[in-house]
Amino acid sequence: MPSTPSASAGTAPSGTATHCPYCALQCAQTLTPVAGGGADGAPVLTVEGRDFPTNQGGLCRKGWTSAEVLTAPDRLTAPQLRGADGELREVSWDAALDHVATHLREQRERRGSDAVAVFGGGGLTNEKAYALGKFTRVVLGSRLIDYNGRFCMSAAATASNRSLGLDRGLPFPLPDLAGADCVLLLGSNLAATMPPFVQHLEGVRSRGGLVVTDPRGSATAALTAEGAGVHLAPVPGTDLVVLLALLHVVLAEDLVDHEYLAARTTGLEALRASAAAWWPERAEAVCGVPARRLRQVARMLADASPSRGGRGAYVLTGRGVEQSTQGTATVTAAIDLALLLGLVGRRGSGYGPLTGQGNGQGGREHGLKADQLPGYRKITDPEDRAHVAAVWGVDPESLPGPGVPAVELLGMLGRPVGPSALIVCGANPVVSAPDVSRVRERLAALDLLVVMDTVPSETALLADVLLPVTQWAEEEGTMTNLEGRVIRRRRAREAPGGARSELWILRELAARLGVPTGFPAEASAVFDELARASAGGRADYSGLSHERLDREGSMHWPVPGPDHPGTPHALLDGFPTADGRARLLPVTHEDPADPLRADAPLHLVTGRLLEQYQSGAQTRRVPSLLAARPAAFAQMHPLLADLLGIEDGEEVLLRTRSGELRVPAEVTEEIRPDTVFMPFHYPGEGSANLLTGSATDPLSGMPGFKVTALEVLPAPRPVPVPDVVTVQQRSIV
Ligand SMILES: Nc1nc2c(c(=O)[nH]1)N[C@H]1C(S)=C(S)[C@@H](COP(=O)(O)OP(=O)(O)OC[C@H]3O[C@@H](n4cnc5c(=O)[nH]c(N)nc54)[C@H](O)[C@@H]3O)O[C@H]1N2
Ligand SMILES: Nc1nc2c(c(=O)[nH]1)N[C@H]1C(S)=C(S)[C@@H](COP(=O)(O)OP(=O)(O)OC[C@H]3O[C@@H](n4cnc5c(=O)[nH]c(N)nc54)[C@H](O)[C@@H]3O)O[C@H]1N2
Ligand code: SF4
Ligand SMILES: [Mo]
Repeated sequence: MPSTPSASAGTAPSGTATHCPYCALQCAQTLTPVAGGGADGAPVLTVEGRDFPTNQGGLCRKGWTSAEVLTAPDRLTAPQLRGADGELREVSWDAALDHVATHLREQRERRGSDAVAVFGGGGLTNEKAYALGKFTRVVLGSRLIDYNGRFCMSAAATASNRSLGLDRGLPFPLPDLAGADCVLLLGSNLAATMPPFVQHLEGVRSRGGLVVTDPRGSATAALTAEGAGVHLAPVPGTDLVVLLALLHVVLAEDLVDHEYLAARTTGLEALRASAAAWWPERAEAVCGVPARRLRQVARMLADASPSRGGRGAYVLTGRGVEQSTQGTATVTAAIDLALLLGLVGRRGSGYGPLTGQGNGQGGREHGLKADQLPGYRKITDPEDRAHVAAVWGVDPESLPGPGVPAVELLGMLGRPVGPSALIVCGANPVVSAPDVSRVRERLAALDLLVVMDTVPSETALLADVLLPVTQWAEEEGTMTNLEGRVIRRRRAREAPGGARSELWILRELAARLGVPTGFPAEASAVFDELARASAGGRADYSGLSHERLDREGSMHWPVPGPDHPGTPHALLDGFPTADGRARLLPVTHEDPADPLRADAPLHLVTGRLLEQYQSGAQTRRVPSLLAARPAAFAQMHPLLADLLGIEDGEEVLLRTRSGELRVPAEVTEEIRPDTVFMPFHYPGEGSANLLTGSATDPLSGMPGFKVTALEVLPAPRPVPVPDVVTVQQRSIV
């Protein structure tokens, strides 16, 4: 069934019906022009929440203020080129594009097609993502493309593909959660990161069934208070042990769904062997969660599951457990648990990861990920290559092979065997990639850095060529939200000055590089081609068009034909694996890549604040959000603060293998005493990613953002220099 047409009608009674620019919840909004808006940075549009299944009219603070980013005082409105004196200067579009094309051609002639790399973003529309992937493979002929979604969804995607044969975020619509008796939320702080989501948890809270794992007493953990559920606060990086204990209890107490396992899965015996050694008392010694709590949660989930007469249960994962060097293994264990209880591919129960970026899902489906072609096709599969090559009108042999994951790609830049030119589109890796000192070093070693952005982000400021682009309320397109629901993004105003869509920029560059056709600048035309390229693929959009989405409302993929109603519930009829069964896979807990040491005895975890988004490039430009959360800080427990002799607000020095920085302490009881939390939204001295390391999960390439060994010291108080000088001068006199 498609969603109700009214949910995404083309125009609301007044204003333009679209969706928020930020996270994967993609809350529905109505934008209305403000008479006389835009002067001195005043909003040009008012924002109202609009009824839609995911947000039911609600928005968070970022959504309410989103129109202010459009008129940021330093909004980019003309291309800029770095001159011989090192300064960026405004130039004409022709001059900027000619410069880029000449230099890209030169690098490729000198060093081969992998001389140019591309780094995309999960905030780009499906159309922009598709065009950027096609441009990289067809025009540049480079295999080196990846995107910031690698930092976000790669562990969940890898695990879901291995176990279930499908990576669609949630394979069910969000409102389904309301009916569950138990929801296990592993490492997600959705009350801060997707506030309107909380309404979908009211049902389960009213039945006392919400379970949250987080080493902090986060806003989401607080939702379990007063009988609404259970908060488990494991040692950072040990959720896999929590899950192994839950698997152990479910198996040992025979709480599994035998009928489901026999009909729909393989691999039970190997899984049983891997969970056998993790009885709750042993797990407690590693993860710090009391054994009785582990037993309680395993039984809550089992009692909620359909085979035992419950209303239903869900297992959901967030970045807290995925951004680890054992991220894929942890998600695999979460899926194993859901499978043992017979929850996956069944109405009213399920497993899913909570996608982060607005179009993190669509970005990889349509070509931003190193190993994927549009329609979630594999770049290594001959049939997949042939299909996409035919749509692109090129020889399949001419398509490059798979590239490398983002962290590896960033590490190769400017090296003798690595790319010498990079195009960044929709990402700010100077703030958000792990070990940013190294990233800066690599960017500086490039011959050419081209950045397309709407504002002078920290990465944009390092560019040799800076191209101003249209965003969100200035463009037509589609996004694919956390439930695999394809929605329409609509233009509500003209872009300022010389800002242009990436679709136009890529067309102009392609023409200058000898490919005059195949890059339409109209989003609906790009979508139609994307739909054809995806036909028969896993993420099949072939039954969709802008026109159909406008007429019928949003739809969940796959939509394999113009009469197909979409697929709100995936996996009901079987798993898209070779034998149609889901795979129970054994898992092994390993110590983190950066274990605690005598000189680094604490856990650094990083994450988000409600008022800031990602690298902050957008939200730090909204005055009210900046005022609410102006700078970085280190959250720590009073016990740790006392040990350091620190008061709330005093500076501390944080040091890891990668680097060090000074920030004020925020002292709170809502965190484990062995753990320090830092938000990653800030640049420069306050950048949490000065401290994170570049080790990655071997299966997915996901960095270990959430687990770094840390030393904390009271920051040495600055010596009062001027006084000393005065005293010396006096004594000289
Ligand atoms: N306000 C805001 N909202 C956002 C974003 C934003 O930047 N700001 N970004 C969007 C994006 S792209 C994403 S990916 C999502 C992310 O959404 P979330 O996954 O909810 O966000 P995080 O804050 O990264 O991590 C969630 C929690 O994981 C906890 N955590 C850290 N280490 C561990 C651990 O070892 N185990 C467990 N169980 N928990 C741990 C942290 O304490 C934190 O509270 O948010 C989206 N929404
Ligand atoms: N320590 C630590 N680091 C992390 C994380 C963590 O939890 N801890 N989380 C990671 C996660 S989950 C994510 S998703 C990444 C996010 O990593 P980033 O790449 O930093 O994400 P954003 O800040 O959203 O950057 C998007 C950029 O695109 C620009 N932009 C907006 N719209 C458009 C458009 O239409 N076109 C173009 N060309 N540009 C546009 C914005 O202005 C902004 O500069 O960070 C990761 N980094
Ligand atoms: S929850 Fe996400 S999509 Fe909704 S208003 Fe906030 S940032 Fe926008
Ligand atoms: Mo993310």
